[in-house]
Amino acid sequence: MSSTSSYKLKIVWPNVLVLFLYHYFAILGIYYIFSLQIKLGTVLFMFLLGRVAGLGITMGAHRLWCHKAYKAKLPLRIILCFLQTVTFQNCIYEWCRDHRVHHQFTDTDADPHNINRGFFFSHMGWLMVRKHPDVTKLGKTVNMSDLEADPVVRFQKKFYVVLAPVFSFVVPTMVPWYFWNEDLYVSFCTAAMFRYVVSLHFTWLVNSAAHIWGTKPYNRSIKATENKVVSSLTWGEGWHNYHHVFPWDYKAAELGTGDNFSATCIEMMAKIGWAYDLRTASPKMIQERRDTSDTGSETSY
Ligand code: ST9
Ligand code: ZN
Ligand code: ZN
Repeated sequence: MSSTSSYKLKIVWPNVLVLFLYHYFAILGIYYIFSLQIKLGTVLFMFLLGRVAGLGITMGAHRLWCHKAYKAKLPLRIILCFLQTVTFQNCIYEWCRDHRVHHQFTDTDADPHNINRGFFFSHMGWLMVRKHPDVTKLGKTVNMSDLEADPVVRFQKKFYVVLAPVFSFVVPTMVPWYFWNEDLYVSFCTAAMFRYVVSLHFTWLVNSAAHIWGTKPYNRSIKATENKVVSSLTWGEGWHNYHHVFPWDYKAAELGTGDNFSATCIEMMAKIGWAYDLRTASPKMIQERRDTSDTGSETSY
């Protein structure tokens, strides 16, 4: 619980209800999958959409827009913005604002999903309550001018309330129904709801599990950990102790290979010139950090 005595937890019941409904339909989706009432095309579509859209978070909202770990030409920014919209995890602006505040004020009341308030709060509980006043107060000190200057981010923010439900729920429901005659309700519960809920939990694990379980080779004074399981579910976003120390590294990890598909994709985009100015920590910097891992020296974001 919070350390600020005057703070009172305020539950936002509409959010609780909506999150409950997402899970209700996703569980029905699991039933349709395991009772084999789903068509193979829908399974493939659901899997591909979930995995590819995840890059909109990892390559896009996280490494490009939030941490400026590389720069991207307009076509790549448009593609990543579209994929991030499919994930329905708040618009890029709001996503990055919360995430920058998380990095700047990690493990304090001003951290939107402060791990000291427990697994459930940091995982999904924080989306069901009003934010701690410190989040909004100290959040105002975080510079967002780079995102305010990006027309792609501005466009998405302006029309997000329509774009997100259409591209995350309506289109994924219609595609299997229209192209291979999937039952409309099966399509909704699987390609829309099940895919969405799974991708939410994978993302939320970075805020919960990767702040609890794992090693801390780079900074032992913070809660963020190196978590291989989370990394394998999130295209390489589980190397979170490293990431909190070097948040501007496009690999978000010491090593960019193996399960770090986001880093591989950024490198591929760099080869065709759509990504450039990739930033990464040198082996010397990393070794120095390892040698002094008992002391806290975190870069804000
Ligand atoms: C979701 C997001 O799930 C998940 C993000 C996870 C991030 C993980 C990162 C890890 C790395 C990457 C991993 C990728 C893995 C991908 C794998 C994929 C396979 N600073 O928010 P409000 C101010 S979203 C500064 O309403 P309340 C501001 O003035 C899921 N100021 O606060 C704001 O007004 P405006 C779907 C801030 O009222 C005002 O306060 N969404 C900040 O307390 C009000 O803001 C949902 O379920 C700040 N940080 O409400 C719920 N924050 O915006 C969506 C606020 O006009 N959210 N202000 O400028 C909500 O309903 C509400 O935010 C609330 C809090 C009820 C949670
Ligand atoms: Zn973190
Ligand atoms: Zn980050």
